Amino acid sequence: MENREERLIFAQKKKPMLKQKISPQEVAAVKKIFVTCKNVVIVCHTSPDGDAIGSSLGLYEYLKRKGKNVSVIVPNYFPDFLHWMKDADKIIMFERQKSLSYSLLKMADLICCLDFNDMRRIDELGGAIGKMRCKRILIDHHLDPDKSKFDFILSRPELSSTSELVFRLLDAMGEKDVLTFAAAEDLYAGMATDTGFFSFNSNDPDLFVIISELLKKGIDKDLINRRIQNNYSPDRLRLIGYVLYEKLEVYPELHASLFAIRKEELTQFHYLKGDMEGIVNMPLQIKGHKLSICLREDTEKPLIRVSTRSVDDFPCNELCAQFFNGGGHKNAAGGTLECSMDEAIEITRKALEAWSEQLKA
Ligand SMILES: [Mn+2]
Repeated sequence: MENREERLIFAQKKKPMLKQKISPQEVAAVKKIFVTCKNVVIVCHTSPDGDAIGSSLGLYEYLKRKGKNVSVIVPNYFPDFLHWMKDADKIIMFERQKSLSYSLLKMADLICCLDFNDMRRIDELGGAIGKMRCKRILIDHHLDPDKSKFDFILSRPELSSTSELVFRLLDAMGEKDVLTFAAAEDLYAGMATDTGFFSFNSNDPDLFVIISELLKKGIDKDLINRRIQNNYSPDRLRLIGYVLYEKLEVYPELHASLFAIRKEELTQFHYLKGDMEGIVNMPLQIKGHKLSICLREDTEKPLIRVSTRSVDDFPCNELCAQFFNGGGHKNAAGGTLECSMDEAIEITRKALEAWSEQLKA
């Protein structure tokens, strides 16, 4: 016979409920905003990634089902490996469709800003949104949102992704069942890409309860993983080979590495936007490695793009704020430098030197 304590534990286990991370007041505020709006524009950050597009299209699906007129506007190009998502072809690219974007923004009574925390992160589109008179809300998981620009902010930096936050919001609103199959696919893709397919930032057990809910909607996560991960050209694979064989500078005593890739080298591999995606993670496969830095010369503007990745407690965001005019998350951050590649490499070596105590430990 089981004792009372065992029965209790069993009873608790049978209750599949997410810990509530969104307060009743916040739920009520969002509900009120969603009920009263009619024309909604959803925007996400520049150079959108899987989480930006996934959370935007996930929320778009939901609001459409609630009978709203919804559009998604992104600042610029988003990668080909996300184009399989339902209605990805309806996404409006601000850079190329400015007059359409402005007319939708002018008509909107609600603008939902997803997966960024500051209007400056979305360049000219941010300026356009700043001028609109309608309500603006932010749903995001980046640190320190700019509070002055929004009527309502739902910010949860501790969460894996904005897609997770969108799911939690709908769950807290009691609207989980309204989620469509396509929305489930979108939100899964966002959570998967922001956690490196659940290899970092993903120890919250709730995350897997959410995935389980999405799987119940019928999504094929293996297929989604393949659509995202196995979508590259032979050139991209050869570029990876080149970077790792020819370009990687390893500092064994610092448990760190850096590689710098110039425009001419990218051209040699018929570079397309997105081809460098994720390569910065690879040096972290070296035993004991703590930090990986990638410097890439932009193919359009005269600047160097910096990406950094770390493990455990090494703060990439602080490193990037200090040396690369940037910021981000603790284990993944970036920035830009307006200088030559040689100067950028010098700055990076100084940054490594400055952080050598933490890196050596
Ligand atoms: Mn994100």
